[in-house]
Amino acid sequence: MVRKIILDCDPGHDDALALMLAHGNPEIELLAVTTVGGNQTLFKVTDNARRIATLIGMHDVPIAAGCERPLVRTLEFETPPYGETGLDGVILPEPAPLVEQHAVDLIIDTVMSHAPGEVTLVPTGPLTNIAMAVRKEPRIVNRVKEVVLMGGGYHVGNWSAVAEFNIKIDPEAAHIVFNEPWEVLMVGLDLTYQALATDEIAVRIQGLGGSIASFVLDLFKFFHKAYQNEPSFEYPPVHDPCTVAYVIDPKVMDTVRVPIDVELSGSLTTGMTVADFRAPAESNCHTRTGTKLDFDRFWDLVIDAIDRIQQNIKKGI
Ligand SMILES: [Ca+2]
Repeated sequence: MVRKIILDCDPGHDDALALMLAHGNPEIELLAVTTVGGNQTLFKVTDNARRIATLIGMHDVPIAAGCERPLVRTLEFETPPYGETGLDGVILPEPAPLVEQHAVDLIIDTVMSHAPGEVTLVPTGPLTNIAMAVRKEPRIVNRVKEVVLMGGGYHVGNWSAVAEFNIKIDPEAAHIVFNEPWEVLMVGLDLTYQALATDEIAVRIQGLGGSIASFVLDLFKFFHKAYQNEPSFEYPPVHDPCTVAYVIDPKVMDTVRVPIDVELSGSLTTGMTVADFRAPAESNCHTRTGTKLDFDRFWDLVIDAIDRIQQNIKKGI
């Protein structure tokens, strides 16, 4: 069964891996790639997405730029999480074409032109575009199969003590997305901190040979540098591809149904995804969180996708 997805991203090193997994896995049909200001400015993340598209031979997927800033807040950070380019440490080819349509409209048109339950939204950046799309065309709520998002967490944060970057950057947008009555799977830090780029995985990727494998190893080097001052991590985690992996094979992670809401007014806790585990979730609860990753299953999918992309480029597909 082919799974149709829209990847809404802000590349970003781990967004690059998510794009590769979506493009390289034969069970995913990537309907559109949309970009949102997040890890870096909209221009930079869009440019990165377009260059990754060229690199991996993704010629027939529309790429559209979306919102350049959060709904209410401003997009600013002292140190951009992925460096000045948003994708520091790698060399990329010329950018693939961009469609003129705004990402929010492309999301709406794509969802509305498919049958209900056919399209899964996979956001791996701030949720601004998704929130705008749902406000502009509320009927997408009943048409989307599920929103599988990277963001949040139920124990720890990385952009504050309790908030994760994607949610903290645009908490109002996240609040909208978590409160619409569609299925939402939160692939948060508790889950993605298990997706570690270990030496053993790097050796397996190196074993593939080829330019895409070597690009991924450059991403790994950046991850290592980014996490070198975090003593709790022996190896760096890769966040975003966990979402795509779940869409391909739900067995890649355990999930728990639990009410989740987003804190908007806390002086210390703005952007926290508050998951209420006190009692079994009501039957109408529409939110879940990922809890445990099947490490081997996850990396097998990623490595297989890298291999397929390289084979397809060789064959000129
Ligand atoms: Ca991202």
